[in-house]
Amino acid sequence: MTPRAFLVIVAMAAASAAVSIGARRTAGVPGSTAAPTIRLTAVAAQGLWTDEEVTAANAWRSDFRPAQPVLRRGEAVRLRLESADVVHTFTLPELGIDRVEVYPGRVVEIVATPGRAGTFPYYCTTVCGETHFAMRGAIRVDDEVRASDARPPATVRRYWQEPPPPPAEGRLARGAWRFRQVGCVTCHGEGGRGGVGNPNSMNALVPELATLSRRSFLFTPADVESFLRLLDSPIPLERVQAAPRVPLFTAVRTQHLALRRLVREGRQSTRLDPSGLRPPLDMPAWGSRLTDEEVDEILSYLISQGATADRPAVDAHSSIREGEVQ
Ligand code: HEC
Ligand SMILES: [Cu+2]
Repeated sequence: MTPRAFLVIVAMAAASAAVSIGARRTAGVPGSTAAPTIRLTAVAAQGLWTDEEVTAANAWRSDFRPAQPVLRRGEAVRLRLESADVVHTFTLPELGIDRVEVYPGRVVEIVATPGRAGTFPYYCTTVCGETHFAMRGAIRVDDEVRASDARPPATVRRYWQEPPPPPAEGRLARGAWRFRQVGCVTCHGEGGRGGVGNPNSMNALVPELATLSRRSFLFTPADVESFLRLLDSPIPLERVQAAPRVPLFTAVRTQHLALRRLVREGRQSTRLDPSGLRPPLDMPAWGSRLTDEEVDEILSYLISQGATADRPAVDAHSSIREGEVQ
């Protein structure tokens, strides 16, 4: 995919001081000064980009409205990026905006012209705190912009604040909670069912994980159950030599150890089009944040999804409605 990018100006203006850092301009763009401005201010404490003005006087507020910009196809627009707190990185592949750093106290302005209509996600690609994976949104580009297009604000997705289930609910419930609480859900979708865009990656989507059981050679609910019981036992998987109740045990074990390693070490997404932008979402390395046991808890939950695929997904702790995570 060639980005239909019309990145015209990247100007960094010092908000207070007279230093201008890293200004990069393409001169002679007609009409760019007249471009309407869309404000996007990163608020890490709430895990969102807002279109409201954040100032020293109102920064304490906890109810900033998530921005839902609507742009018009073929019309230049000025994106005014700011941060209310820490360093963020703004990436909007559809407009060819690739990893623009946004420092607190400085304004970054980008003039761009959307080339086609659609809904296009933007991402923060610097790990900026526990709310990092919520720092996303989407711009909508229409052929026409009508007054009625202003959309109601989405529910704020405070995945990092969800309380753990009571211990009595067991390991799978804890895995389901952890999958959401650390942010896996923001990339792999509700219940690991996928659907999250990752432009210029293979399939243009983050892989779904709800079919992990099949990919781990566990084909029946009984296989799944036997393997989960094994994972729950005090004997480390590496040391288990044989498991008569788990068919293809050697393959299952090898696959599980590989998955565990992948989660621990992370993996960069591969570009579908080598000349295109880097996909905005990589698999993070969780090794310093999650213990092996916690990784197994999450993987166990995901594997158990396959076993219950025909029944409604177990999602007792959901505060995110279907389709809300993008
Ligand atoms: C920032 C987005 C993001 C987050 C958050 C994230 N992942 Fe991923 N994950 C990815 C991407 C992208 C890939 C595919 C990498 C590639 O191209 O190989 C991936 C791949 C995987 C895979 C391998 C899937 C396969 O089919 O090979 C597993 C398993 C996985 N992630 C588990 C997790 C778990 C568990 C968590 C939470 C602890 C998590 N991921 C959080 C983006 C993410
Ligand atoms: Cu971030």
